[in-house]
Amino acid sequence: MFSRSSLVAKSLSRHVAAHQRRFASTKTIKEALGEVIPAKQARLRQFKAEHGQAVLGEVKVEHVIGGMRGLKAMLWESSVLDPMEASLIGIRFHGLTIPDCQKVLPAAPGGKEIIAESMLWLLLTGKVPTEAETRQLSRELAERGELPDYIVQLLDSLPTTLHPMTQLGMAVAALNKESAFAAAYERGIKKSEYWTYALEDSLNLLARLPAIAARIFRNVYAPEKPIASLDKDLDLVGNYVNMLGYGDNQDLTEYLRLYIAIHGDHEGGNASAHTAHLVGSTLSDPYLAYSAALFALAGPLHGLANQEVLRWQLNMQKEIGDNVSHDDIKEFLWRTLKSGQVVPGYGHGVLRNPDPRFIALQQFCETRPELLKDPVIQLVKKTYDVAPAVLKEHGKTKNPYPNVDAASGCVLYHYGLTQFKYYTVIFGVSRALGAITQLVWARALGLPIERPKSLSMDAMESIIKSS
Ligand code: CMX
Repeated sequence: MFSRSSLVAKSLSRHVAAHQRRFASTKTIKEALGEVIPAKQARLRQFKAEHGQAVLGEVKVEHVIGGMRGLKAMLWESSVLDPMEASLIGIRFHGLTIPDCQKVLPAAPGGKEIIAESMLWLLLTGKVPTEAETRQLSRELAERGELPDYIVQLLDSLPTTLHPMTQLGMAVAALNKESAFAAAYERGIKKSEYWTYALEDSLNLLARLPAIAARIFRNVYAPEKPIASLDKDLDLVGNYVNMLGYGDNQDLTEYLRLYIAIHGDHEGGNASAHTAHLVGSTLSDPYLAYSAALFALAGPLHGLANQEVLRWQLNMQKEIGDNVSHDDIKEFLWRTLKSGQVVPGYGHGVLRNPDPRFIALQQFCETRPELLKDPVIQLVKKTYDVAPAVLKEHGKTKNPYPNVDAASGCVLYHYGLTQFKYYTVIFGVSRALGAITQLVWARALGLPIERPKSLSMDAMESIIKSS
């Protein structure tokens, strides 16, 4: 076993080595970030001084008892949702819609889809990376991507019956043993240096997620199968798909590149992003903060919905058979609703239109005729034809349209990744992009520990009486 300081020193020296090998005259992500942080710090200071007491909205009783839905109470820069904007423009990453990103963000060599690295660069710096910056970040992540031995031992010791998300959260939490942030905090560092250590941990975390996630897959679903080594010339998702054992499937690789990039950040209020932010605000290191986020993601109303969608669609197919009509689907939807269950993959806490990420994944399918012929993908499409009307008639959900999870799993299923209990792990690899962006910026901006005020029913009643 290694001590925390020797592990930190090892990781820092690896990082320096990566710097030395960098593409001539290309900025590293740390340098690019270092350039934009001072201006944003100054802007926030000025904003707080000038408008600290300005009112942004009201707090109603329904916010307090309704999961704070719609309450404006968090600073989150990297992405913004517009509930009403149609289809693909309902989400913007630093102002760029998904189609904008598809136009301007560099893809992998030989690929077409956005990749995690170019999306991370945009989220962190607010700028579109050059091709060389993207490649440099890919290489830096690949250099950082090997798992420490104790993580491999931990993963290999877990029962294969433990849900893959539980395994992922445990391994990510255990990485805190070598946290640069925690070690530096213990030594005593200035607040102004926090972000550099948070970035160091965050990049190591992201870089190692594919190897952790692939080892979980191997242990649970493909025991004894060798795991491919990291290729320093491949992007993060290219390496992930290789390690999963599907590296020869270019279409799956491209699909996962797109899925992981566009699923990475979705404002700050969703349960996983918010959990990472809350836990990080206590100055827990990025590993602990993101591990907590993963356990929020593991709930069926949030990230686990992608496994639930597929289970639900396959049950439908099993019950009704291959020739499913729209009327059959309507009847199945009503049966689900009348039994008190939610229709997985439909509804959203913020969006009030079809999820832009759902549309982007549908478009991916539309460019590939073999996907359109797949019975499960056809079932998803047919369900989309009728579900909004059924949910409207049911009259409960504020958003009767599909969210991203309605489509994500069926494409994986088509490509042979049929182990749907694993799907949320892929979401977990993706969601790190937004969570680590916020963890680094929260430290750069000196955001405080979160501590909203809770109220008892008595307290609310007395506030209402006295007003
Ligand atoms: N099927 C049936 N009922 C639904 C529903 C659905 N798909 N979506 C919402 N409702 C119900 C809610 O359960 C709630 O019922 P109660 O009043 O009895 O509690 C009512 O409609 C109002 O809910 P809402 O305000 O429209 O939705 P919320 O903001 O409370 O919840 C979400 C949002 C996503 C949790 C919910 O739509 C849902 O459970 N969807 C199915 C699960 C799912 O697909 N989750 C993935 C979301 C994307 C992600 O986070 O990854």
